[in-house]
Amino acid sequence: MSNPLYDQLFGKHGGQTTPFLVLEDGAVVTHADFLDVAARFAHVLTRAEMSPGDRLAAQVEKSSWALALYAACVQSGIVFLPLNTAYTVDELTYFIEDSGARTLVCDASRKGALAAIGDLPGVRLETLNPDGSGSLADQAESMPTDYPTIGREESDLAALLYTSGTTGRSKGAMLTQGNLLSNTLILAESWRFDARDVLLHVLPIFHTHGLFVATNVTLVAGGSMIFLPRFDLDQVIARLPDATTLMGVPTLYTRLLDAPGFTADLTRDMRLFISGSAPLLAETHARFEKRTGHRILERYGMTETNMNTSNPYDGERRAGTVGFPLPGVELRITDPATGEDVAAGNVGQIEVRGPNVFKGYWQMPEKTAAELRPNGFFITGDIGRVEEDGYVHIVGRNKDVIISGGYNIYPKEIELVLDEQPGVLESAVIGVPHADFGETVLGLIVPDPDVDPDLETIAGAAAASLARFKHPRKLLVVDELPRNTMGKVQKNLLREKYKSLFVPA
Ligand code: MCA
Ligand code: AMP
Repeated sequence: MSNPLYDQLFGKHGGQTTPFLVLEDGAVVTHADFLDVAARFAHVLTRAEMSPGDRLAAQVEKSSWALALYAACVQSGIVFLPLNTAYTVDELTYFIEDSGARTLVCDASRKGALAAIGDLPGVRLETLNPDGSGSLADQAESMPTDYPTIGREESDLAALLYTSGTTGRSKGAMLTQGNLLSNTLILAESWRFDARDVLLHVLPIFHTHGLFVATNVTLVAGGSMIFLPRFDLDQVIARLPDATTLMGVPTLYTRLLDAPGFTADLTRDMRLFISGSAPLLAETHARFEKRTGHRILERYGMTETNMNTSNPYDGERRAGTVGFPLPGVELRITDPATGEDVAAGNVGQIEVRGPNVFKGYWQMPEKTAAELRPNGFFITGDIGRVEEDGYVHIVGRNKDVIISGGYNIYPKEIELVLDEQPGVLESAVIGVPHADFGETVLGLIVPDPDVDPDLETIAGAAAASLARFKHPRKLLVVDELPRNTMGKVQKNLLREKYKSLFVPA
């Protein structure tokens, strides 16, 4: 039995001694070396009695080793569950308990903090550091470099990725081998990736963008990546001349444009700049073209669906739009109240269907039923319209989410923490425009009558339980929250009122 994802991503180029990763210090990892490490890791996991379908959670720094762990999971049929390195112990505990993960791999420096998770019944704690050391690597050292790849069906789960929810509880999006593979193949073809491509990889590898879009597309094409631990302006400027493609969130592009050292000369050998995860302002698109001569290709995706639409490689890359549905993806615009198609050109909610669309939320059938229709269309929660000539515009969101620097933040999760603090009657969390992150988090607090809330203590409580990127940039005390006749907080009014807090009006 074959393993379609492994065979296509890793199998084809596995024996090659050509570079796969060029690391920060210039060291090169070939395709063959990379797969040797993956096979050793797969042996360790199998000997630890992990079986196909079991979940492995990883909260590890970005490194070639971390990526090999992903490959090991694909090869051994284990479901890979990558976690943001910023998540706190509270957040992590939920993911491990909810997913029933049998193994958590973390950085050695986190082992003490995560000991309580390691004590949960049936959970093993292993360590993997960015230099390749740790308990996983220690066990891998004596393992063989070939591993009998476990057969998988396209409908089998390959990954579980948690996305936050409007109710505050994160949901595990179940992604199958077929979801990942179909999207990878379509993207590689649409964006003309081949073995000569060198992708400058500066995104985290715990999300769809950095892991599945950037990495899978490079792998299937047999290309290579300059694999940097994070986005660092100076390093990007230094490495761009050696690359052919870059994938980034809009913050990356605005930061590049704000750097005087970012010149057209550096981009001479680049063939493609891609943006996604958050809206790219038409102004950024225009500035980028003016500075470099390159037109950024914007695409649109979600954790639950991988990529849905893309601007064309050939043809007009239209600023302010996310292009056309990818081949095999159907996109419709519906009336949120009735679920019926709106008239052509009108605004409505975006729904998508195709082989890219996930299988549902892990052990949450009612949430799955609310968003994934029986006919296969997934209700994205994004609001958009389709132009006469087919270009898709995203004009807003029907879901209460803030996108900050490409990370999705659900206000409810923060409100639940704020509401618990002494002296807080209620709270509202909104996203407001921010020059660097696109949007940032603002917390509004209504105090208990006659109480002067201690904002520092409240901020401290949020910091203890929530990842740094979710912390409100500012907390403000207000007398009351505006409500409609149904009693619902009118966040649109709040967003309007505070829209100039971090950017000039
Ligand atoms: C860092 N901080 C942030 C963010 N990143 N706060 C809010 N939002 C953020 N995105 C915090 C830091 O902890 C730090 O806190 C302070 O803000 C300033 O950090 P700075 O050094 O400026 O940030 P950075 O480390 O340079 O990171 C910014 C970044 C990074 C490069 C934009 O956030 C990033 O790599 N974003 C990409 C996210 C991504 O890959 N999203 C794809 C999701 P302090 O000052 O206290 O230390 S997948 C997806 O959305 C779908 C599927 C799709 O379509 O792709
Ligand atoms: P996530 O839940 O982290 O997978 O983020 C998915 C969301 O990011 C989508 O539902 C959109 O709201 C947003 N998104 C992704 N790409 C784009 C884009 N090119 N333009 C606007 N929003 C985007």
